[in-house]
Amino acid sequence: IHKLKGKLAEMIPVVQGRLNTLKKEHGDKVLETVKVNQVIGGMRGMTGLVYETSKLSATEGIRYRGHSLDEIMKMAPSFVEGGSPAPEGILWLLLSGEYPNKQELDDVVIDLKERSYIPEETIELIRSFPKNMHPMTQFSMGMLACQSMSTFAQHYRAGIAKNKYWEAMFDDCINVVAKSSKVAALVFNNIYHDGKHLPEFFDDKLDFGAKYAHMLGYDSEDMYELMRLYLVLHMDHEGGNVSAHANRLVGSALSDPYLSFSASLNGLAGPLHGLANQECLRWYLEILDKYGKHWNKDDIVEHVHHTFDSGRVVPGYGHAVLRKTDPRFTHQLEFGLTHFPTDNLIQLVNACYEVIPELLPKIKPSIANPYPNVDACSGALLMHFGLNQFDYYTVLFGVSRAFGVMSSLLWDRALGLPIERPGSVTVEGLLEKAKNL
Ligand code: CMX
Repeated sequence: IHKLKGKLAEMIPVVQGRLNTLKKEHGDKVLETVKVNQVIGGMRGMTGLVYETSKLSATEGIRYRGHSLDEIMKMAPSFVEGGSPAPEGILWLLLSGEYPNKQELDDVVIDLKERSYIPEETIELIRSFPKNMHPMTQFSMGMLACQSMSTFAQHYRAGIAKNKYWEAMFDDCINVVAKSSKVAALVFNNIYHDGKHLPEFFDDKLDFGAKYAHMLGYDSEDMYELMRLYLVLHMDHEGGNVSAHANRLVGSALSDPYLSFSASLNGLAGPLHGLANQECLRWYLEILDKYGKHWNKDDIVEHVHHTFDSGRVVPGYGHAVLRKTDPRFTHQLEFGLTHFPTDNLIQLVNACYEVIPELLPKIKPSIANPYPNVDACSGALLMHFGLNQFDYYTVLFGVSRAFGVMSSLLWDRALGLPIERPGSVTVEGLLEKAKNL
């Protein structure tokens, strides 16, 4: 991982130079106009952030450092030939824009393992959390409790120079990723297994994804592969989504990466963001409950109508930005159809995909995107392995998100991005301004 840091030390001045040119030569140009509705409507569609690690295309989905998920599935290094990309390799990609070679990948695997240490008092703290406290609350608090280990906070107190921020932050960012799965597994055991100790590491060669699955009690090759895929697909979704933006905002005050990541998790815990996946699984299970294992496509149509009639949305379908099937959905469905094609729930997900995109616009012509999003499949895959603790699903998402938001936070400091401080306006003030336009 020292090699990665060295690579970044070479890259950063180049990008800093570009940013300076941008500011000097184009800083006063008008980029776009802002509508009153955008000010009221959560700044939708308003370009307001520089974000290096990923960019969302309405038609192709997310690109990590310019690489589409389709390409990443084919080109990124993996532990199983032709299998899921290695999350450690995508961490390298998000930070540096390149895939690591075999030796570099192996180094990251070892490094993440070495950095995963959690102090005994933090383990005891997590064990003391009430069992009925939401897993995301426990996860966020557990990560926050690790904050006393922040090297950035120590260096800052010691008076580090501004151009050295990113170097001081590098260790924290990698450490947050490394520790996230262990804290997440401790939370799992605290809630669902009465605080039992994490399993011994029978195989210390396990990579990050396999080790996380192992700590949750799952030890098949298929589950290892699913975990790697899940981690890779949920890492990053450009800068404006709630978890990425919360991380950026808090970090812009020079709060250290533990503080920023905990804030990111608090945003991810909201039902309009990370919680949607469990809603989606519930919806599929309603169909199985109602029609049994021998459901057919007419049953799906009926249940979609019933969902609309009861004033609900069809979870897992639609998106604020995407206008095509989310490739994160496609790759998850492909995984299910390849590894367990006869699974009833996976067949149901597939049948819904054949029925719903045509049906939704007939029922609601104003729907901008009738295609499935990332949440339409993940729950069904986890259920196949018996991971049926729905409330825990967002924690998995959070572990994955650590890779993306920590990579972007490092770049925030590397580029010297300032504290965020957008202007605000009262309703009356906006009305006055608008009348005079
Ligand atoms: N089922 C029923 N109606 C839907 C719908 C769905 N899946 N998706 C959109 N609509 C409705 C909207 O509620 C809206 O109705 P009103 O005009 O009556 O308010 C209309 O269609 C137009 O909405 P839109 O412009 O297509 O979508 P938005 O950008 O407003 O909302 C989203 C996007 C994701 C909130 C919405 O599609 C939705 O609620 N989907 C279901 C929940 C879900 O899967 N969420 C996970 C999103 C994953 C992610 O963000 O990554």
